[in-house]
Amino acid sequence: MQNGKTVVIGVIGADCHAVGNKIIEHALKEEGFNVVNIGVLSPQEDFINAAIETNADAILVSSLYGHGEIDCRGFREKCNEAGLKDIILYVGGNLVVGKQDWKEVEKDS
Ligand code: B12
Repeated sequence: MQNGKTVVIGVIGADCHAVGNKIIEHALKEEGFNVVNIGVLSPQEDFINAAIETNADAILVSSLYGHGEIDCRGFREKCNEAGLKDIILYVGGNLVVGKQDWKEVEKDS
C-alpha cells in the first residue's frame, strides 16, 4: 500500500558503503514510500536534482566513511536556493570519525 510520500535516499560524497542504503530502501518501500535511490558516491547536487524532479517530501542522506559532516556542509542552504525550502532533510550513518558529544550535535542541528 502506497502512502503517497516520495523520499530521495543516497550515500553522499566519495562514500561507497552500499548495504545500509539498500536496507533503508527496502524498509521505506515496505512502509509504502515511493523511494528514489540515487545510490552511492552522490554529490549534494544529485540529491537536490532528484528531489526537484520527483517533487520529493524528504531527502535522507547516508554517510558511513567518516566525512559526513564535511560532505553535508551547506546542504540546507543549497536546498533553499534550489527552491526546496523547508524540505525534510535527515542525515544518518557514521557521520564523523570517532565520537562527538551529543550536546554539541544537538546545539548545531
Ligand atoms: C562493509 C564495510 C566496508 C566495505 C563497503 C562495501 C560496500 N560497497 O558496501 C569496504 C571494504 C569497501 C569499506 C571501505 C571503507 N570503509 Co568501511 N566499513 C564496512 C563495515 C564493516 C560495514 C558497513 C555495513 O555494511 N554495515 C551494515 C549496514 C546495514 O549498516 P550501516 O551501513 O551502518 O547503515 C545503517 C545505519 O547506519 C543507518 N543509516 C545509514 N544511513 C542512514 C541515513 C539516515 C537518514 C538514517 C536515519 C539512518 C541511516 O541505517 C542503516 C540500516 O540499518 C563498517 C563497520 C560496521 N560494522 O558498520 C565499516 C566502516 C563504515 N568503514 C569505515 C572506513 C573508515 C572505511 C574506509 C575509509 C577505509 C579505508 N581507509 O579505506 C573505506 C571507505 C571507502 C569509501 N570510499 O567509501 C569506518 C568508518 C569510520 C567512521 N565513520 O568513523 C567503519 C565504521 C569501520 C570502522 N569501525 O572503522 N568499508
